[in-house]
Amino acid sequence: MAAASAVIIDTDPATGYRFKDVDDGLAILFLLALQEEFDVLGLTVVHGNASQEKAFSKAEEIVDVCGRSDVPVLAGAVNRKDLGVETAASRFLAEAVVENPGEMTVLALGPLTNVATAGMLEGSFYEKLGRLVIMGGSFGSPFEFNFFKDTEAAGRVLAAPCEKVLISGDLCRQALFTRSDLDRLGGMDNEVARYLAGPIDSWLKFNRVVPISGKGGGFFPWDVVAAVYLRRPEIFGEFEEGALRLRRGRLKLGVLEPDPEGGVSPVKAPRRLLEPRVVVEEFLERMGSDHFRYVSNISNKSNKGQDYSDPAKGGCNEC
Ligand SMILES: [Ca+2]
Repeated sequence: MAAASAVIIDTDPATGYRFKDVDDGLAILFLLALQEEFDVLGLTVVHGNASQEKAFSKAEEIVDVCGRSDVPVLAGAVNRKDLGVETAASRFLAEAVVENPGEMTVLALGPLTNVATAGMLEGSFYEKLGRLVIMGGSFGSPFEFNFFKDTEAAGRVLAAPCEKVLISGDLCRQALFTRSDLDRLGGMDNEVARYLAGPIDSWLKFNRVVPISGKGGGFFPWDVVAAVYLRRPEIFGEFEEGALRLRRGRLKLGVLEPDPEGGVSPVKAPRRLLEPRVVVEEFLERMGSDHFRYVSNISNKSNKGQDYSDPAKGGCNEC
């Protein structure tokens, strides 16, 4: 069997916080359930769906819940003003990439402040990065949360000299997590699936009332789409390749446009999911596998996992 590929997940998890998107937690647990294929070296936490403090706490909870407290969780940027400020997360990213040239995949699931800062800390970061897969940016809709939250970092990373795959908001809207998917998850015989079921139920209910994601029929599983790309790139079709930049001026809300001056650093951007259902099916298949069946760390974490007390607004890719 081929060696598992090394991955660092840069993430802003808020799974289970009130009115917050659940997608980071699903993506993290999906990859942790694929331990034979992906060696998750760490979670670097960035501001975004929740405050840095709450996202960090949630990331620790997620690795604990699935029995993977061995995966380090590193605190990163508190907001976009931390671009260029060294944190445990940006230092971890920089060192891991430089010490393993060409080997490391970084899966960026939040605003790009940590990743861009790693590139500022270490001049050879992009050159030595094996692969960068980013959930962010929009081609069609007028807003995308991750790039909007730190446009300067996004611009720096888009122009960086490394292989980049961009999983845009438009692409992620082609996948849908529905209530029948939740029913399947809730019926699984493992506590990690049950840990996710409560937050997903709340997020589905919220999106029925305020259809900001999925138009009431479910929700768009943004970060899960990006995580599934690592395993099933063949279901992503119609790639466009070219230099991109964020649109300037009043409409710079995470919207992309071609960069006529940026030819040295093309971005690979799949524009269509050839098999949209495969995204959620892949996730459900892994959650239902034996991988988490015997994990039973949930009991002392369940209250924290169902913490809906965060009153802060916002925190999904369309709100
Ligand atoms: Ca995210």
